[in-house]
Amino acid sequence: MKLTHGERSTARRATTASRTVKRVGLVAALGLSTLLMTGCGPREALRFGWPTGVTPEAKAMGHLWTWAVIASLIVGFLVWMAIFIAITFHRYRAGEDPFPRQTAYNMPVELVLITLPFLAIAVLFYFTVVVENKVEAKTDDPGVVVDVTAFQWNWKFGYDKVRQADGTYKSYAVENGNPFELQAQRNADHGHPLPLPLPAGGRSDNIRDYLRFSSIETLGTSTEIPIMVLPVDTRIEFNLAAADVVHSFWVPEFLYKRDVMPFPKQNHSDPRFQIEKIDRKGAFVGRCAEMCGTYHAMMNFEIRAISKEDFQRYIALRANEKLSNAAALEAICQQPKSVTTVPFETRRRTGGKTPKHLGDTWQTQLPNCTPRVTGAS
Ligand SMILES: [Cu+2]
Repeated sequence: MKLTHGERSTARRATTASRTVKRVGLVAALGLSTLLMTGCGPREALRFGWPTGVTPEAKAMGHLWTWAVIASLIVGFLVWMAIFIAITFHRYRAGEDPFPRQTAYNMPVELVLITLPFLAIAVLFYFTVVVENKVEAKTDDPGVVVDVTAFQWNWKFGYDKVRQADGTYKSYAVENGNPFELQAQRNADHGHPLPLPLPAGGRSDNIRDYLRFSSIETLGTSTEIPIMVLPVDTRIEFNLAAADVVHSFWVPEFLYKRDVMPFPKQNHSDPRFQIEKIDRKGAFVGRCAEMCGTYHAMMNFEIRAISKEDFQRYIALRANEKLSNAAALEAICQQPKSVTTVPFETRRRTGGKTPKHLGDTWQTQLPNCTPRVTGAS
């Protein structure tokens, strides 16, 4: 059959289009099978890589993320389709005008192209503010108020006040604590001032009145990870303060971190934040997320979420029997030590004592030593 020029061109266009549709179908099938073969459930897939959180705030952020990605995918799909239509159906063909029809200064088109992106931004902004307000919300009746004191390079946790089983609050706050008693003691012992720089730039500790102290405190050391014990299903307030430089309180499972500032008032920062609840029991690692010096990376802690009843027992044990954190945890049948991270021995000492001479770093072979033969007793 003899085709005229016009017929041949239409036929070619139809073949190209159907070939492209086949390719798109193949890509879609590949994508779907990848999703299925990697064992991703629909919920997992819809999280789009967002980690699972243990607080309602973290879940709200997760939903915002999911919908933002879906909205972006819709916009992306429209853009990809526009590109696809342009490159498939509007190709240059021999004999046609090489310069396509121009639509500049087309008022309706330009208005639509300006309004749509602004509308998308406005919708995203609205939902971001809604979620942000939820995350930053604070009430006057949190079940537990904990003081978090960050210092180079560990943490101190104290219980400011705790709501008892009968609904009343019990305060464990201690007024007029002095964070630098140890330094003051050393100063007196030697009878002369310590060389500068002193902690916090050598400022008087009188002005560090923002630091909080409690009769129930857990102090992190180079041999013990500080564990902050908290009840599940309870609103918790964190009151952050740094004794020296800027740190950051970060619990990955809260999907939230907040800078821990020294002198929060002078630094115009709100040191308090709340979480609505921790929705499951367990241990969650916490870290310092602000580069704060040499051992910044070792400033780890643990959040231990336990039942409300166990928490009341734990607080009573610590308040009445003056048990240490580990002993109180053990007494309520909890792992006394951190299960999420290990302490970092900053003094690199062994057996609790620092030997005067650790050994020759150039000659590590022991003198007068006979190597033991494998199998010999
Ligand atoms: Cu730090």
